[in-house]
Amino acid sequence: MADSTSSANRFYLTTPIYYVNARPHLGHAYSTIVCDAIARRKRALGIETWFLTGTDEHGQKIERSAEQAGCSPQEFTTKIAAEFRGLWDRLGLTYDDFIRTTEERHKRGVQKLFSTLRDRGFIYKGSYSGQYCVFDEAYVEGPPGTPCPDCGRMTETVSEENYFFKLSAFERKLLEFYESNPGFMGPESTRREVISFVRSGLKDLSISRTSITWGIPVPGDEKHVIYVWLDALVNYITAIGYGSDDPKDQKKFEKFWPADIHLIGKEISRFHCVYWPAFLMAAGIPVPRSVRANGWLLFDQGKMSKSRGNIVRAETVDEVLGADALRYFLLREIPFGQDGNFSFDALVQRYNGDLANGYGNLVSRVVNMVHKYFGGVVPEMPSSDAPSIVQQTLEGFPAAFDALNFSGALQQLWALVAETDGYLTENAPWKKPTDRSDSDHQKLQARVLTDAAEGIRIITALVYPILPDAAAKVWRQLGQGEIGDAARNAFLKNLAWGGLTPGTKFGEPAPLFPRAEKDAIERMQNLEDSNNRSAVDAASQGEATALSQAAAAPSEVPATAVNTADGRANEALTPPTAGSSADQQHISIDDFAKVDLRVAQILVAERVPKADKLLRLEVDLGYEKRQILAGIAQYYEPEKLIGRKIVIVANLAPRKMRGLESNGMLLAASLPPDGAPVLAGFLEEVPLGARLK
Ligand code: ME8
Repeated sequence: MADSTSSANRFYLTTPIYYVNARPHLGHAYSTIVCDAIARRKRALGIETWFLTGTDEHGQKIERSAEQAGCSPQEFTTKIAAEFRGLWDRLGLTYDDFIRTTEERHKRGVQKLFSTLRDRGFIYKGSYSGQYCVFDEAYVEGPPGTPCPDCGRMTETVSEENYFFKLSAFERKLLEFYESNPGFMGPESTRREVISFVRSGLKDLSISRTSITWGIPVPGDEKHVIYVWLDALVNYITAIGYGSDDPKDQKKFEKFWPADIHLIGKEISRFHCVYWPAFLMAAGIPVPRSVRANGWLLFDQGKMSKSRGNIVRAETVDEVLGADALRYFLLREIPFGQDGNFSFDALVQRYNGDLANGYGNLVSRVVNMVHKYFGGVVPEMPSSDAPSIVQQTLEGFPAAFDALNFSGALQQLWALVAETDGYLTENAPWKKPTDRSDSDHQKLQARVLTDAAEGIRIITALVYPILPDAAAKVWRQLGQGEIGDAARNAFLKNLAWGGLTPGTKFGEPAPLFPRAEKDAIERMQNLEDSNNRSAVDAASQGEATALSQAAAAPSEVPATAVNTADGRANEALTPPTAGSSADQQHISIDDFAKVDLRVAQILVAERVPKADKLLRLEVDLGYEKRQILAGIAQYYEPEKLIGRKIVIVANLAPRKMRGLESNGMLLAASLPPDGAPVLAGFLEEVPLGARLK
C-alpha cells in the first residue's frame, strides 16, 4: 500500500459521516478510532492536522426512521447525532470538527456545488424510472422486483422527473486518473473492484428526488431535493469552508483541501472513488489524495450492523476494559483493509496477553524497581547505544503505521516489549549473586533499569496514538510530564534513543491494565443484553411494552410485545405504568392503525440452539406462512404450542436473531415481577389472518 503521508505540513483526514437512522455501534467506532490514531500521530509529528467526522442526516431512510420513531426528522436526527458525538467524546476521540448535513454551512455549500455543476453543463433534466434501494440510498439496475445487489433488500420502483449528472462523460477520465495515481485508493481489492465497475461502463446518475422532502432543495427548483449521496459527499469540503463567503473559511479550504485520506468502510467505495472524484472533476475542484477502505467488523458471523441485529456497543467495552483496550484490539487484531471478527473472548485474550501481562507488566516492573533501588530517580549512567531492535522499531513502526498497517506496526512494537522484558529477566537486577560486589551490582541495576526505562519511553511515545490514556499515565510515571503537551510539541519528530536523562524523578507507579478476570466477558455480555432493545431481553427484565390492549389475554396486566423486531418502534409507544393510565402518552387512531395485528396459528415450535430464551415458530396467517422468533422458551414447552392461535404484529420489519430471521412478533401479557409472558388468545373461534382493530 502506498504511503499515504502527505508531503505538505498539513494533513486532512475524514471518517464517513454516519447515518443517523440508528445509534452508533462498534463498526462506526472502528473507522473513527482508526482516524483518531492517525490524527494523533500526525499531530505528534508536528503536522497541522484536521480530523473531520459527522453525521449524514438527509434522505428517505432517515425520513422513514423518524416517522417510525414518531418524531420529526429534525428532532430525530438531532437526538441521534448527539449520541454519535457523545460516544466520540466518551472515547476521547480528537476530532477537530463534527459536521451535520442539516447545518446551514453544509446546505449552502451543497447548493453552490450543484449550481457550479449545472453552470458548467454537467447537469440536465430527464426522467428516471427504475429501482431504488432505500437502505443503501442507491439506484439499482434491473426490472421491478430486483433486490439490491449490496444489501439484498427489495428495491422500490421510482418514476420521477430528475436532474441527472453526466457521469458517463467521466469514464475515461477516471480510468486515466486511477492509472496515473496508483495510491489513490486502497486496499488492492477495493482498487480492483472500483476499476472493474468503471470499466463496465458508467451511466448518467440521477441526482435529485421529487418524491421526498427531507433533503436540500435544488437551487431554483425547490420541488427537487438533492440526492443524498451528492449531499453527503460534499460534507468533506463544506466542513472546511467551501461555499462560505467568509475569507477565513476560504483560507481554511485552500489550506486543507484536497483531503489526504477519506477513510471509509469498503461498502461505500464506489461513492467515494467514482462519483465523488467525478463530481469534483466536473466542478473544477481538486480530487482527494486518497481513499482508504477498512474491512468489515464481523460479529456472530455477519457484518456488524443494526439491521442484522448483531451489534456490540463501544460503551460496553469502554466500561469494562477501557477505550484503550478497544483501540488496541481493533488495530492489532484486524489487518487494516480486511474483514475481522470481533468477539469478547478474543478481546479479553488480547487485553490480558498484550496489555496486562505485556506492556502493563513491563512498565510496572521497571517503575517499581527504579523506586525501590534508586528512590525513584534515574541513576547517573553513561549513555548507551540504541540496541538494534530499538533502531529497527524506530524505523519499522512509522513505516508500517503510515502505510496503515497498524497490526504490523504493533507487532513490531510488541517485539520490543518482549525483548525489553526478556532483557530484565536475563539480567535479574533484583537478584544479587553472591560473587558480585555491591558496587558492581548497583552498576548493573543502574544500567539495566535505565536501558529498560528508555525502551519503555520509546515504546510509549510510539504507541501514544493507539493507547493515548495508558501512554499518558506511563509518561507521568517516567517523569516526562504530560504527554499531551509533548504531542503538541511534536515529540515524535525527534524521537531517538537516549532521551531519559539521569536525575529525572519518576512519578508514582500506578496500575495500567489490571488483569481482566473471568467475569469480564460475562459483564460485557450482560451489558449488551441489558441494552439490547430486543424484547427477548425486555421480557426477561420485566419491561412491559404495550402495543395493544385489544389483544390482551384474559388477564389484568398489559399486553407485551415479546420479541420486538425493532426496538425503536417500541420506543414510540410508551408502556403504561400500572395504575397511571392518565399519564400515558396518547396516540392517535391513525397511529394505532399502523400496527397490523393478525390472528395466526402455530404450526411448528422448537428451541433455538444456544439461546435459552428463544423459540422458533412457524405460523400460518391464512394468507401466508412465516417464521417468528419469540423469547418465551423459559415459559412455554414448544410441543404444547403447536396448533395454538395467537396474535402477532404482522408488519414489523424483519429482524435477525441468532442468525435466524424473525418476521413479526407475538403478543403476550407480561406478569410481574419478572415479566413472565402469557400469550394473547381468544375465547371464540377466529379465522386465521383476521385483523385486530
Ligand atoms: O454509509 N465494520 O453511513 P453508515 C466496519 N452515511 N465498519 C463499519 C461497520 C462494520 N461492521 N459498520 C459501519 C453511510 N461501519 C453513509 C456515508 S459518507 C459521505 C456517507 C463504518 O452509517 C464504516 O466506515 O452506514 C462504514 O463505511 C460506515 O460506518 C457506514 O456508516
